[in-house]
Amino acid sequence: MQSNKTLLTSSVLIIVTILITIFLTACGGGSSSSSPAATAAILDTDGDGVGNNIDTDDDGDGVLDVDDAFPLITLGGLTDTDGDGRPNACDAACQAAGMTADTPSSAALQLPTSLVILKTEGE
Ligand SMILES: [Ca+2]
Ligand SMILES: [Ca+2]
Ligand SMILES: [Ca+2]
Repeated sequence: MQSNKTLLTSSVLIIVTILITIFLTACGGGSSSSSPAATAAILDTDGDGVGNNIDTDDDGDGVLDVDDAFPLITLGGLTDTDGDGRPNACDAACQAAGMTADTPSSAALQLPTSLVILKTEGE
């Protein structure tokens, strides 16, 4: 026959085991949480089947997220000469989407290096 102390210890162990199980389940429990679009809750802006959590180009416009001024708004075919995700000119649809055009100053910063060298060598 078990003593009350033994019963209490057993009960505490069972409760701790249940709490650990619940905690591990809530944290993902080591399941493959990195698979593409593993759950419907993961956003896939460009609908290419790769969730934004691991997609390197969320809007699918060819400008990688790390370089894209608007990573969740596609260029939609607009010309982006310097490839920063900010179009050279922003039409009404572009502005309605929340984007802005490249400013002349930021475009000037993107001059090809060769042109800059030619200018300094001529002085
Ligand atoms: Ca995607
Ligand atoms: Ca992009
Ligand atoms: Ca641009």
